[in-house]
Amino acid sequence: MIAFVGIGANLGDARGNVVDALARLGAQPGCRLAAASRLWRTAPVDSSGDDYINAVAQLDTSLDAHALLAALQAIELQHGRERPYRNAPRTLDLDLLLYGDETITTADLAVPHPRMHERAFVLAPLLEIAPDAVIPGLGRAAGFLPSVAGQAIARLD
Ligand code: A4P
Ligand code: MG
Repeated sequence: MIAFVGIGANLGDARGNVVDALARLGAQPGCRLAAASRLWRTAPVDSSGDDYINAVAQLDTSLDAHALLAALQAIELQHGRERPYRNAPRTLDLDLLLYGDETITTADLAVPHPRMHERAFVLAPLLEIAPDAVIPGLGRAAGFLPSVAGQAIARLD
């Protein structure tokens, strides 16, 4: 299965945390890192603190969606992620954006990620590695770019 994972950090060594997360994703049993976007510096959306560093990874995985979510949460914990309140600044946030063309709605997992189409920090790195990505139920991810054009993001080299 092809899965896309959104990576975000805005506490501590945010850039280092994102780079390390990419390596850890590729090292998960049952996962291969098929592609990684560049790093993007993005202004916080519905959140506070420093600018975020964001990226998107494409995984080739034999894990089912819930097992993949558990793997993402284990990596977050390895980075000392704390959850004092919703959308708090974070050392590392890993979101399962897309899992093949599946739509999943369970108590602990919503795929596609319900807010991904409203966020330039997700769409820009996703489209870098998957220009034809489709968000199940919504259509082509590229179609949402114009509506997020006002959000400040910049690609790092
Ligand atoms: N959960 C449900 N669906 C998913 C999914 N598809 N992927 C559940 C991952 N988790 C999912 O997540 C809370 C619960 O969501 C999890 O226990 C899981 O069972 P969390 O990571 O603890 O909480 P959170 O990060 O505060 O919420 P969430 O939903 O990740 O927040 P958002 O909406 O993703 O926003 N601004 C910039 N510039 N860059 C960012 O990366 N990130 C956020 C987080 C806000 N603003 C940002 C950025
Ligand atoms: Mg999250």
